[in-house]
Amino acid sequence: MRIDVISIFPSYFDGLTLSLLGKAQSTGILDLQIHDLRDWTHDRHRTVDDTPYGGGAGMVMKPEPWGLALDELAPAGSDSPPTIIFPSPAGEVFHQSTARELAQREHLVFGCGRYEGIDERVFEEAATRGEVRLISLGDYVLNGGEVAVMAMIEAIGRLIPGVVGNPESLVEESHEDGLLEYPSYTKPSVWREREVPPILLSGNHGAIAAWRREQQLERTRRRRPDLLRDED
Ligand code: ABV
Repeated sequence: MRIDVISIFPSYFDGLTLSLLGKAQSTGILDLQIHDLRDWTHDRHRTVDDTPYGGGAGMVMKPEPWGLALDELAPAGSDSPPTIIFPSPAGEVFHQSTARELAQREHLVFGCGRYEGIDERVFEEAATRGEVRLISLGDYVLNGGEVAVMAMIEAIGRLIPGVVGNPESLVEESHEDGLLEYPSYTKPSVWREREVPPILLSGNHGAIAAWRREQQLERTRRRRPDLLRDED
């Protein structure tokens, strides 16, 4: 998979070269390219924002650098158009199902907005270059899209075949079956007078599976009852 990120703070993404996703990059499973939006400016101050037409607080990201970035990373008329993602608190909510869907794509382009937003015409232009998705991590506001894009890349990247060593570990996680994860324990069997649930030491694999399922259901009922009603 190829992933391009456009940001005015490219060093935010240095951490993605570590651990799991760093390995995926060195083995060639993932080609992750971070770009500085200011590299597509032409003025002395590498200006990426301007005042909003109609007035109002804050600054708006200018369309021209974004247009040149799209020309390079998502050219018109490509026969393999990318999916172009803009993190936005006004977008659809990102779920594990979203990560699963996007992990199937050959090419993702993430555009990180800052300030009060990006000139609306950029989204229209982007829609001529691929499928545009506005995606929100949740109902809160960040200073910019960078942290949201890092979270999305981590969630998507670990679902690319070959990135996580043991694919079995993916199916047992929270959200993969619509329930929260069951509790885990390791040695010692007694720690600070706290015992591991005896069923886990019983060797009865059927009983253990049933207990874990009950724990998943109970936790989900208590912490996230919305998951038992919704379908996502
Ligand atoms: C993108 N807040 S996504 C740009 N939750 C600016 C703020 C912001 C995003 C999110």
